[in-house]
Amino acid sequence: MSRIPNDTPPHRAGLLDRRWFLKSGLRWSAVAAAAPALALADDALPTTRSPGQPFSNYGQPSPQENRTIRWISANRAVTGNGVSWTPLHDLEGIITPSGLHFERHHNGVPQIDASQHRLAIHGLVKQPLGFSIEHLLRYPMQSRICFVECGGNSNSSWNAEPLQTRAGYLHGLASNSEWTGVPLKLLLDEAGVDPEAEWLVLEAADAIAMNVSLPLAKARHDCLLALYQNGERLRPENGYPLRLIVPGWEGVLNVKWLSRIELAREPVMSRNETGRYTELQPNGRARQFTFVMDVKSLITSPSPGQSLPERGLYPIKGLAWSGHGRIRKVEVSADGGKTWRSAELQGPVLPTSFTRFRIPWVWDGRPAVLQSRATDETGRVQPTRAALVAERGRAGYFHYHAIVSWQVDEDGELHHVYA
Ligand SMILES: Nc1nc2c(c(=O)[nH]1)N[C@H]1C(S)=C(S)[C@@H](COP(=O)(O)O)O[C@H]1N2
Ligand SMILES: [Mo]
Repeated sequence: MSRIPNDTPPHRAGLLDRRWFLKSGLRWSAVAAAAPALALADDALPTTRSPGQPFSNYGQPSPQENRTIRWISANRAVTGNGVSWTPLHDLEGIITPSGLHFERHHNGVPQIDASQHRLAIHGLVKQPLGFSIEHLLRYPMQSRICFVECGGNSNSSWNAEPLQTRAGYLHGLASNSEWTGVPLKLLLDEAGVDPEAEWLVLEAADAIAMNVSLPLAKARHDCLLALYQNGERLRPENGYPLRLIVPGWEGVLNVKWLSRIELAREPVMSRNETGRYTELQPNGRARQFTFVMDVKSLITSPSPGQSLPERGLYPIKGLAWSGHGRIRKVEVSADGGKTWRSAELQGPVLPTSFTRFRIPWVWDGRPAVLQSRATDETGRVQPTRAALVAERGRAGYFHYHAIVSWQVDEDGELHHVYA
């Protein structure tokens, strides 16, 4: 600690300018008490001299990391209806491991025999088509790294009091994967879409035959019929053997276990686009078909449930994403929004994908409020909570994307606050 000069120049509540940091000669090793001078004698370094474990057919995380798990909250009254949350606070980089991708099931995970599964395309088309999975696997494919986020993600933040739990269990109905599959446009072109068609009605093979409507223009633009997730075939809970990926749009459109696509003039007005995933505004009108997920960010570390053991230098890191395109900028504040400093965006910075940001911060041992504020390439800026609540009213439930605040106490503990 003594090595950090008190007059640290570009000082915004301890947030350090990256170029200044590099030039200052300040070293991470000099400011972390946890990095003592290392004894370099060979016998002082830990090694294993006994033979290792045998090979395995499918790798698992280290047993020492067994607390990095999804948190499950289910509506016990309705079997299989609920969610599991990605532990964003325990992860690094931008890819969510497949086994930790969040889940939203309306009626559990169907056990589908891939060899029996079919996809039908019909309705306002010249030639109705049917596909087996085997058939689809022979089509040209594309890969795309993008997030899936539930429209209900972060909805506890509409509550009057801030919920105290881990960052991922507040905001982790969002995950980011590399999805590989057949561009939907290709199959639509083969079926020959009637000029009168403007919507797709998507239907799944799960017990509730979940269905929802998607505008044709988006379907043609960038949607994927995904067969692979992070290089391997989809996980059952994420839609095996076939799901739709609708980059940047509300999770509910990313229909899992997809079995039917009907081309239509009008949306089908299903439960999931009328009774659910729409909401009443203060002016009495309802928001419906609010497809695009707005610009958003949060600090994943330090975050509630973690603590700072001592004063000193810490990396602040987090995730930002926007359904409108790429992230252009993430600013961080350590004084509850009075002053801001731009964080470094760690590449790759991809459209409709998680983007990792970082900034070094010197904690002086006093209470602090950490926040991040993202701006996307369309110029949209993440709002304050007060501004979002004023706009949407207390009946807000979906599409919460306001600035997130973590308070650091004098003892180094963190908790969730509204600032
Ligand atoms: N067939 C089917 N598709 C579905 C759902 C579902 O319950 N059944 N849930 C939807 C919702 S609301 C969301 S947010 C995403 C979640 O995808 P994931 O479980 O792979 O994270 O899937 C969507 N697709
Ligand atoms: Mo969702």
